[in-house]
Amino acid sequence: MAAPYPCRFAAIPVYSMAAAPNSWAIMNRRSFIASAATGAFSTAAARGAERRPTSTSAQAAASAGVRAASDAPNILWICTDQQRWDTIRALGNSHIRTPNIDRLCAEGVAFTHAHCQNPICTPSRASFLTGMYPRYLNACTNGNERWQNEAPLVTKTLADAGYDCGLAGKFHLTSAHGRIEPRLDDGYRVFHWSHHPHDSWPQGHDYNDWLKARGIDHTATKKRLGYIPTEHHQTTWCADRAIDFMREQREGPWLFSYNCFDPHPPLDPPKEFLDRFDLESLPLPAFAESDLAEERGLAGVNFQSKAGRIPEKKQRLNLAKYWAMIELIDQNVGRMIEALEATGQRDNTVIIFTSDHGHMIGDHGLNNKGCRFYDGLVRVPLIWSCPKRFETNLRSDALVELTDIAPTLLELAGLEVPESMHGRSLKPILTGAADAGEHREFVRCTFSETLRGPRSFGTMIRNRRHKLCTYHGTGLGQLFDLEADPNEHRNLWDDPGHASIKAELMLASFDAEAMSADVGSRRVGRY
Ligand SMILES: [Ca+2]
Repeated sequence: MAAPYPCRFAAIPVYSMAAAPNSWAIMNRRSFIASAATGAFSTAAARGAERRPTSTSAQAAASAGVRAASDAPNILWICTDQQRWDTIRALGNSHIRTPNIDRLCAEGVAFTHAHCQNPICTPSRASFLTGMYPRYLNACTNGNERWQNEAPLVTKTLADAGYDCGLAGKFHLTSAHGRIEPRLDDGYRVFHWSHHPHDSWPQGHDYNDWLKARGIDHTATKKRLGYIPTEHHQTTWCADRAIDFMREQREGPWLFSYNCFDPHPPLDPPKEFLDRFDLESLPLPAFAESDLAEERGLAGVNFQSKAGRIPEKKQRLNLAKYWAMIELIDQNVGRMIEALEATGQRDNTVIIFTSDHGHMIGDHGLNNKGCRFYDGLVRVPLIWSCPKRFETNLRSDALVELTDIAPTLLELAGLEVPESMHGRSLKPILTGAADAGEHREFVRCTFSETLRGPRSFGTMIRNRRHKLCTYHGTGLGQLFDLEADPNEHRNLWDDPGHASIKAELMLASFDAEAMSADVGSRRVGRY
């Protein structure tokens, strides 16, 4: 088993690349065999489930007055929007050019099996900013009226501990539709808000206000050219704001959230980036004829597109546009790394590269996102780089969640991780103190009436080999053997030969859901 689930865009097997240390494949094969040999997933599930005995409200109290450690690093947290996992050259996509993100992989730890906790913006972002699952935050939908303050944001906790925090781009913990998104107690001192680049607000949209101050009309430019030129693009503007922020004189550590809107549709990269692609040479999506029947069965379950055969020419153009947007992001990652180096801050800055969820872009005949849990939607990039502190050139195929980011940040800052967080710090893997192939027995993702359209509720649980997706209230579900069928074309939900693993995963999911509960305030007495 040279590569458990290689990127299908790889010209060569991902894990045979020189970047992967020799011990890696051996270690992970051993771990995999050991875990498979036990065959006791239901008991493992109980170990993996979370026990959360204290209230989230305890977090704020616990962190009051606590300062970050004197050696707490700066944090540049790059979070793109809707970028699926298989979009980075160093991690196996031989069609895309991402030299700067590749450099982060070479100078850091790349998690190849990172999963978001909801395939849609608001619940995913709410989850990774708190280290908790969306269903425990009362933050499950896009377009929600308000943030219910179920848990402090990690940026707020870090700000309270002495971090100077800034943001450029999207935030999206509450609705931005028809209004400027209300500020929360989020800890950011600098807040360059731009939910998306389009001119949707008369004022208060910082990116558009910046364009207007330079005499540029976003809508007219898009209409005339079909795209926004690189120098005026929101992806570039967000990096400009990050660079300005990191150049400020200050005492103490800082955190900057670089939250560009791309590669989210509409697929409108600057022409110079699209022109780099030879369309004829591009691969086609993961599609099998059986997908159409499968998706007909799921037609009543919420999704932003209806499955169908997408013409090959259109498909390749969509892919080129999507990847071109990522190449522009990569260019700006390079600009931010250079700025860190120029200001002497690279050694003391942790760079995170991730995204809030993926994008179907033709897989299974689907486009965009919704209540499904295919890898294209739920697996995202997650790279951590800080060569003076972390391992370099390390690929970890451990199952990890985006909930794991917040506790990692707290631990790196020398702060206590509250028991109410569902995430588990990745620091032991980052620093080489733990087996890079082991972190979680399983990962979880949910969908809870998240988008407009049919009310749908779904739950995914995935262990190293199998993925179970339940579409609640419909009797429908999916079970995939990711080792035998990495592109998820054969649904084994009704296969009698897989009834046992289906039952084990159901129980694991049930256990995990129950044992993640917030049981209320701290116990102060026996009764
Ligand atoms: Ca999003």
